Amino acid sequence: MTLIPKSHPRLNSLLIREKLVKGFDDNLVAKEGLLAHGRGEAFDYLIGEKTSKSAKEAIKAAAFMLKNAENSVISVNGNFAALCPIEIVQLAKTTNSKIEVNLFYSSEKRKKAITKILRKSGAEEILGLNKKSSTKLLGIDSARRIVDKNGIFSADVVLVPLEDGDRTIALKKAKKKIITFDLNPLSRTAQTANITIVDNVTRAMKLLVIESKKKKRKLSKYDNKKNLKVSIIEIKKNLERRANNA
Ligand code: PTJ
Repeated sequence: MTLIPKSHPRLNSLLIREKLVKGFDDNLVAKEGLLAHGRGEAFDYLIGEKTSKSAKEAIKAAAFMLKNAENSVISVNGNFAALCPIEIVQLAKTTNSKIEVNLFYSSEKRKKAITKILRKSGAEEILGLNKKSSTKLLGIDSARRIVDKNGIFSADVVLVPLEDGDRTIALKKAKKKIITFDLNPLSRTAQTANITIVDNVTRAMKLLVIESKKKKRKLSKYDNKKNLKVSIIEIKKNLERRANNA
């Protein structure tokens, strides 16, 4: 690990980057995952590297949706496993969700490494490894079409973080409700999901775990399209403020 001075103005962002690089060295993260992270960093910079009001609204809605689901599944890819393995397990426990490893750039080596870190973080059952219980989702060309019959295939709610647009669209067509984390509010996934949390997954997962531990009252109406528009206005205001102070 590189020594980053504690006084660095973007310390958190650099620490997250180090986690990703370590995840790559440990075979969790795909090469392309590093590029995806770079794109995320750029958006996080625009957001101001803190959780916005609109993201907090989306987090409340996501906790409510997960807690009220019949069969919710947390889909895990390389970046997600490298950045928040402990929170993945905590969220699965508090919302009674299943964990399924589902990769775009799939390989047995990466699946094994991801499973290992999830188990080390306390996960018991991990789906997506057993070929006997796997099946195919229609409308997806990548390895992500291979899903577990008892997991993503039969889920009513799926949490798909740092996602490519095709799978989100296919999962929506399969009548599933989709929750996503995406720092880019304009991505196809962000625009297609039922609930988009426009925040760094490292901050948002911690808040989602806390929110899902709270006793649930009925949630006031949540509109994802409206919330995404608010998140874009928040970015614009943040940029204007910084430009005025420059
Ligand atoms: O592990 P695999 O094989 O399943 O591959 C996973 C990646 C991430 C490579 C794959 O899903 C992919 O290519 O994703 P995309 O299409 O690059 O989309 C990733 C989205 O996540 C982009 O819109 C990024 O802005 C966003 N993003 C990146 N890092 C973060 C993030 N959003 C929230 N928190 C982050 N830390």
